[in-house]
Amino acid sequence: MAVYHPCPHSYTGEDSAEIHCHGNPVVVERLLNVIGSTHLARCAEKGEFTKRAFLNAKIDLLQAEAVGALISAGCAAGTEMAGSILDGGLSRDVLAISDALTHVLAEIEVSFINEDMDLNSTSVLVALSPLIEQIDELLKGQDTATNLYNGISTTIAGLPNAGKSSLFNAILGYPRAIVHAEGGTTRDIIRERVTISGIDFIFHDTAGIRETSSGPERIGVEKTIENLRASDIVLYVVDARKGLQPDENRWLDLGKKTIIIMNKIDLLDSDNMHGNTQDTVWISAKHHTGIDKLTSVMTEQFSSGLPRIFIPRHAYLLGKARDLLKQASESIESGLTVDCVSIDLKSAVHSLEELVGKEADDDILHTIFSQFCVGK
Ligand SMILES: Nc1nc2c(ncn2[C@@H]2O[C@H](COP(=O)(O)OP(=O)(O)OP(=O)(O)O)[C@@H](O)[C@H]2O)c(=O)[nH]1
Ligand SMILES: [Mg+2]
Repeated sequence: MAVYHPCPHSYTGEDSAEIHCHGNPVVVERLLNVIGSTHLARCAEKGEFTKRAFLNAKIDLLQAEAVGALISAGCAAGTEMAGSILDGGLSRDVLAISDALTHVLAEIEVSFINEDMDLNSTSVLVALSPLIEQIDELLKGQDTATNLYNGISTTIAGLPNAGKSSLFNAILGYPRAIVHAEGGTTRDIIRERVTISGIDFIFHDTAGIRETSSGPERIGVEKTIENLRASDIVLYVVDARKGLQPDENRWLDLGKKTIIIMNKIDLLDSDNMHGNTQDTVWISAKHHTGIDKLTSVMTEQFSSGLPRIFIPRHAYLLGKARDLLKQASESIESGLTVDCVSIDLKSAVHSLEELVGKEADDDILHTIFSQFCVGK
């Protein structure tokens, strides 16, 4: 079946056609050979369709990169973050800031020519301040942006038999990992992705940490420690009857954030129970008690929602524009005349235009589109 997409309503903005056939690679190859034998066609380069869409002004550069991010997203939050750029909202906000700055620059320039027009520095400061705030708002949540796009790496660790695999299974809702009364059950790291309140967590069930371990168990412990160091969140499981042992403290600060999980509360007298906090949650993995509380403490770490900026080029250019505006404001405050700061303002406009692709050179375009795969 061939579908004709007439310009300008196609993805690229050009006349195009899509051929649909069975996905058997042998069939696809034969079809490509037939098309190639006409000598009227060649294979597309990486990202060529999206690059053409950009060059034909169907989308801007921010949106083109969002297409790439959408295709590569491995989790629900990632697709939502990419989708929110693709709908053009970020481009509109960036262009509004750039337009407002261009307006300020125009006023400064008119005041050079027209000596009667005395532009006072306070009015420039008043104009710049909300623009800096808007950029700060766009840049919010930078520290967790990449992690949210890729999924939050969450490691379940603790001494052997603490109930790590039981907790892993309770969160997943099915018996994925082997649970056994004997310590040293889990050796290989078991990994599963779970979406909780729109945020993707990649849970790792690990081997119990035991100093005296040897052989395969020792290798398991080494892997656990390596995993802890790369974690955004560590759920450190403790048998609540024994409490946290002093020599366990050294495992607590390896990841970015550790939540202590006091497990097996069904075996405690209620007198021994303490309240839940942001750092300690009391549960019974076996009886699925307290799991909701734990997941809400985990999602609260990301309560400011999904960040809008998660692609490094966007963060860099917006940060650069923000710093230039801040520098311009400080220069005015320290007594420099407004004409002296217009160069900073121009550079800030340039960064914003580079962001949406109004000012992108071939090298940048090549770098961006070469990260796409063929056919996109
Ligand atoms: N009563 C009670 N028993 C639990 C609870 N959580 C785990 N257990 C029991 O504790 C034992 C060890 O549980 P696992 O989940 O295998 O512990 P683990 O930390 O993964 O152990 P290793 O993989 O060997 O390090 C099993 O017998 C579980 O049934 C709980 O909340 N209450
Ligand atoms: Mg286990």
